[in-house]
Amino acid sequence: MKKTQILIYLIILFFIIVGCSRKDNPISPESSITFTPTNTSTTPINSPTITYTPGVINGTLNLPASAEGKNYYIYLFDIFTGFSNADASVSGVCGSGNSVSYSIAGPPGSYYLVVFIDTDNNGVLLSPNAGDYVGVYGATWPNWPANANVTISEGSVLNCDIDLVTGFNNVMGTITLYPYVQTSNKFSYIFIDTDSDPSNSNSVVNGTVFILGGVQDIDYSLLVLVPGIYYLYAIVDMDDSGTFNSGDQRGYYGVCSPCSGYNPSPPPSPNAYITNLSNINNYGFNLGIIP
Ligand SMILES: [Ca+2]
Ligand SMILES: [Ca+2]
Ligand SMILES: [Ca+2]
Repeated sequence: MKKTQILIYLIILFFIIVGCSRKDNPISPESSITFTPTNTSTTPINSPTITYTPGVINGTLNLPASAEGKNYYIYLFDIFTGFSNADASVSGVCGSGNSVSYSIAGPPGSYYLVVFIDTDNNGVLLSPNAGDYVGVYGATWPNWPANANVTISEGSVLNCDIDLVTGFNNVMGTITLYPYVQTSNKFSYIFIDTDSDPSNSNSVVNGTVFILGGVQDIDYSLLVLVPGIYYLYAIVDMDDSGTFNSGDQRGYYGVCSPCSGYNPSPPPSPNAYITNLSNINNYGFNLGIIP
């Protein structure tokens, strides 16, 4: 009889314990969801391949005079950071006559379409100089279109004729050399640039002036084809090293105004406003010694 009672107690105790343990550990909803992870940790997800059919622009360049045998350069860009950074470009050789047929392909987008012809064959860093023929679609240079006026869509074919004119220098000024060193028979390199660094490829224009002995002021003049707000600076290679280093002279337009010092440092932001190309912008500045 006692054995039977003990057995009953044990059975009751068993059910109490099982009941309690169920109450204390309810099944969380999450544990009932089967989650099968995809195998992304070891296999890289392929980025979708963007493919598009470029649009094509065909047209005629109307020249002020024949430029037979001279090179033409055509660029598409939305934001201008130097000709070498254009969104698309094409070059070719002008045939006879006053008109040249061209074709350029580009990705979908809205662009400026700019051209110049290197009539004096100097080819300096692929930027034009006074006397080269220049043009922009939708305006007669030095006028400039109000916005990026060439819109390419996938596979589109546009016709854009461009009237070119003879370019002229629209930026000029006097550079004052550092007065406390002898500067003779040196080259001064002048840059109009979208940043303050001459060693990268986004100069808009660069020019060279040879400095004879006994002068402290040198005059420069440059043609800016594309309007913008730029850095304007000059460097004199004092040690003829071909690189710009400590001891060379350097100066930026607008570092101090009115400027009586000789400061080789760049301004914090571009400050040469060359936004109206028909203006003759006169920008003088001083050079200091690169420390
Ligand atoms: Ca030229
Ligand atoms: Ca630069
Ligand atoms: Ca040097």
